[in-house]
Amino acid sequence: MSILHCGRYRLPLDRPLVMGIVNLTPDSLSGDGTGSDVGRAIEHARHQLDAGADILDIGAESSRPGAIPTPEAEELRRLIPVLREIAAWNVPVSVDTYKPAVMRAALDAGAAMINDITALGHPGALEAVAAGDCAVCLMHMSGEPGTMQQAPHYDDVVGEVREFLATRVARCQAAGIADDRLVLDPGFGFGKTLAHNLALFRALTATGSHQLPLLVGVSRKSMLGAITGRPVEQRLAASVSAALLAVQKGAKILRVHDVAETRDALAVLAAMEQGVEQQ
Ligand code: YH5
Repeated sequence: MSILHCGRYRLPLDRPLVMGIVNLTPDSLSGDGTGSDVGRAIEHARHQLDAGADILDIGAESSRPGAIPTPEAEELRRLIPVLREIAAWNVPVSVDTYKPAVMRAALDAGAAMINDITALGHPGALEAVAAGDCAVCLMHMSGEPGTMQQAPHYDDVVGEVREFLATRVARCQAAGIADDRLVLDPGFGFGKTLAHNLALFRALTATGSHQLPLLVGVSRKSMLGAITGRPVEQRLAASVSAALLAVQKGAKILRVHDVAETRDALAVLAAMEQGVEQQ
């Protein structure tokens, strides 16, 4: 069984982990944006923890399609006060950022994991992570959030995503980041059409061929809207279904908005696979 080295935490990966999203952006389309109100953000983080989150993922910059970059000072202003508070709880906190200065400040404030949609692609990011003992999620994205959905193109989406992640893993290894700190993510919705997302989902097992744990983030995303025809506030059933299918395809960490519902689905899967008496 592998164990994720995540700052001062050691997370066994023998059962899927639930990463609860805590959104600090004022414009969250997913309906639970907590704005700049520190109290409400902390309340939402507490809600995610009480619902059974194994990890909290806090992000202060929107990366949904069309989003405009947030200035570094604004990202820090939203993030650090909330992070300081929730890092003091006994739960590993991941910070969703691609800016090296934000990574350093977050690690100082107690973050146990860096979740980077650019897979440590910005100058200084690799060094910021290598200097500590946090875990890092390396995600694939084609283009940038502002324009990534305009005309996504791949000759072989699965091969190209796998190749990209392999290159980033090699860079991490060369920088001295141990394998037990790495998590990979094909980046559903990040510069991908529905067909690309579905091809990646079907091939999830192959994307994880590096033997490293896979994180999947499909919660409430547009691909589920395209499949079901439902707006973002009606994608709970689709999100839970997709999360469960991802686990059956080998995902080890699920990044979700709806923690309690995802946990219930995982409990059903575990019981039906191995029997409740063994849980
Ligand atoms: C991810 O997949 N995603 S932010 C649009 C939505 C709903 C949700 C239209 N950060 C990922 O969650 N980090 C984000 O409704 C992520 N993997 C990792 N590692 C986008 C998001 C969302 C966008």
